[in-house]
Amino acid sequence: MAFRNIATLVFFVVMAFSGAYSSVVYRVGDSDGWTSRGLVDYNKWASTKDFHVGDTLIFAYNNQFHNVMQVSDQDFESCNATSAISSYTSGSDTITLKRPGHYYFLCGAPGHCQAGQKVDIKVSLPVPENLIPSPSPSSPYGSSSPSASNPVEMSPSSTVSSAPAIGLAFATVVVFLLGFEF
Ligand SMILES: *[C@@H]1O[C@H](CO)[C@@H](O)[C@H](O)[C@H]1NC(C)=O
Ligand SMILES: [Cu+2]
Repeated sequence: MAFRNIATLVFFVVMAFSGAYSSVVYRVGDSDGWTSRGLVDYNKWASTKDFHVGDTLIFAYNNQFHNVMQVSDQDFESCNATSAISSYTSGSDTITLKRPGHYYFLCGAPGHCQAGQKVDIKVSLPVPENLIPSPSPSSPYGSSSPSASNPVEMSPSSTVSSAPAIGLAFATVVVFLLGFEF
């Protein structure tokens, strides 16, 4: 009996680790890179991705013409680059996504943001998807930002409910397994 329970416990630990998140590097705009020539619909590009904390973005562009500025939600909407949170000008900028929520980027060259050179990167926590009784397959944790601009996003209330449920389920399994031992 004890052996079987240890084996079960090992199985669960292996399951948990096998679902552990490995980070991804995204080249913004794929082969077209970071451009204002209307080649890429960056919001469409971003909407097909599932960004997590620990992932990396690469902005590749000709720095004679472009740059990358991280701005607030409000400045993103109005294409205002005058009070950027961070700015990058190398032409091959690597940016690691360190927190959940929205990262708003735009090109600060005149007219480029208005021409569509802007992207809203929504970052979620790197939770092993196989442990989640997910109400939404595309975005298990939804947005952590209250100022979400996307109307089809999950409501914050459904995002907070799943975390305690996972913890409770995991704790129940652990207590159950240990209970057999003592
Ligand atoms: C851009 O933002 C700055 C600082 O927040 C502000 O002073 C300025 O009026 C804004 N410009 C426009 C065109 O909204
Ligand atoms: Cu530009």
